[in-house]
Amino acid sequence: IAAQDRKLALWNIGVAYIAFLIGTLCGLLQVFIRNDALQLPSWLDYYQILTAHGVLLALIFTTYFIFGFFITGMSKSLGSFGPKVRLYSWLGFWVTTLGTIMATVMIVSGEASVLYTFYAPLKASGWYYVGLALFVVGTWISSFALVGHYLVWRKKHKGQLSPLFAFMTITTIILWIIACLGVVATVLFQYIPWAFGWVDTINVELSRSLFWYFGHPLVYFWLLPAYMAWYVIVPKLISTKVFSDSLARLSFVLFILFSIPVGFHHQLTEPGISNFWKFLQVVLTFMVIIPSLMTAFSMFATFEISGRKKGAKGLFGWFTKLPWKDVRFTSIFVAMAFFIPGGAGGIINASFQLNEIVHNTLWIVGHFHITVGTPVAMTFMGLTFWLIPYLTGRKFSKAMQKLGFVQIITWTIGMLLMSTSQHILGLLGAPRRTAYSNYNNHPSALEWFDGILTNHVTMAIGGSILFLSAMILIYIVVMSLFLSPKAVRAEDFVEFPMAESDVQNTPKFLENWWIWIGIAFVLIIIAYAIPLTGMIHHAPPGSEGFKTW
Ligand code: HAS
Repeated sequence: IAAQDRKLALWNIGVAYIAFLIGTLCGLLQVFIRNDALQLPSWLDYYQILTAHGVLLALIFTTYFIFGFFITGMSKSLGSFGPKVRLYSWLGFWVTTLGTIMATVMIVSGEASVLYTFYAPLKASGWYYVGLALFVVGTWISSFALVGHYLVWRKKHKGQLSPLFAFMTITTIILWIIACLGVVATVLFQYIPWAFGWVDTINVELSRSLFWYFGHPLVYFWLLPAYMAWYVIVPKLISTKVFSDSLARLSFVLFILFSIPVGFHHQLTEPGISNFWKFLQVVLTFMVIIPSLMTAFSMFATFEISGRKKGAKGLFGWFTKLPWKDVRFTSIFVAMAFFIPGGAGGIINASFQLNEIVHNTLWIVGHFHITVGTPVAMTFMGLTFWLIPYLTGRKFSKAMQKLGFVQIITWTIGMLLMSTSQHILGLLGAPRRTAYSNYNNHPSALEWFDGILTNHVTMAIGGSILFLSAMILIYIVVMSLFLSPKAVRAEDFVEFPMAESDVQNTPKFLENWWIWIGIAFVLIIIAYAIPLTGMIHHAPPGSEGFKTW
């Protein structure tokens, strides 16, 4: 791809890894504080570090990495960017970065210890919300730049389906833009006026609902780029094609439809929403599981086809034919394997009654470490191994490949230890988002932490192994960015592994975006219009019910 597009992608990936470095350090501090092994200086507290950890890893690292990946793949599959697309992509990058810096400064200075789910009644400095708003606007500018690039391509290729990578990028961007409408509304019209003191009260239930309207599809904004790697990159790494182009496109389109009208499954214990609407959104949540099951089916089919081509026999013979020595593949395979319990945990969370047991416990923390923290993060790691060398034109040596294995093995062990103990502790009742010192008033609560897997030492060992793994990754990133020798011989150049996808049998309507955006809005209106109107009507800002906040 063109040198200017490489630069754009590299800046995005560079910021992603700066956030990753600081975010993982905060994670390490956290497990030690919980273990009571660390006393923080007076200007730092548990919630400040917890907020930095969540925001830097879950929001900043992911978003920048995703845009770096999109820019590279869109330039590769649709051709180099034109000057306008490039200009808007840079503008988007800088606005996002300005927002990131503002929000991070507020967190570090202790003015925004409101956690990454920053909803009311917790309140931060108004500048934190301004930073978040800029962050979202910046991503929209970058998104529209990519959409513009796609539209130019479509104009030139009338009647053709776009390459799978581009189709999936546009799906993810549509999902992101519709999802952000909720958070933009609440930040602009509720949080900013409230935090700057222009109004005295905030409608808490409405703000939480608008937050979760955004918060749930946010997790698919992280997941879909990982799925893109599974659908488009993995088949190439195992020497085969995409299993079914239409299945892949349909599963992505289903995410546009079902990932948004489901936010109430994060609010099943909140009293301000009637059971009918909660139940409706629980049913829609079960619909959004379907495209993930389709993805699992498609992956197994891809592995089997590749294995059979290489002579595999029997039901599971294909397993032995996978390229286990290729760290780009193995990391993603392990990431997928983690999503089996990760997804099952999600189904448990979404089950109305079972949610009563796990909500607001450490179980949820375990859940998201084996969804975003491993399937997504480890897929991004698997991409990093070739993406940065591809963009810088540097070598990815055998020694680095070995180091890559050490990195993913340590990440796997660390996550297994940490997330298993978090799940078990959660079932025993240990709350999330609670500083360890708060338990001291309730000595019997400490009995939770007496088990072999459930003691805080296990969690701290897991956390330390993870930090070690993160530092190895940072070393690989720095080497690939600046220090590894430049590739000279043709065989030293790292390629972008993009698999072929047959479109002959793919129905054209799958790329008619208006159908999907239209149905998505109908579902959103069905799921949200009446309950949100009720929240506004029954508890307007300033009413008695909300003065207490
Ligand atoms: Fe979740 C809470 C429900 C998926 C992230 N989730 C969270 C939070 C985060 C998060 C961050 O209904 C916490 C938010 C907070 O701070 O309060 N989640 C679900 C459901 C799914 C789901 C139904 N979550 C995700 C993904 C995330 C993520 C993906 C990040 C990327 N989640 C919930 C609910 C809550 C929740 C409730 C609120 C709980 C509460 O009370 O607070 C589904 O999308 C999951 C479907 C997935 C599957 C798995 C398919 C498996 C595949 C792998 C195939 C493997 C292969 C490898 C091929 C059904 C595709 C083979 C290998 C071998 C070794 C055999």
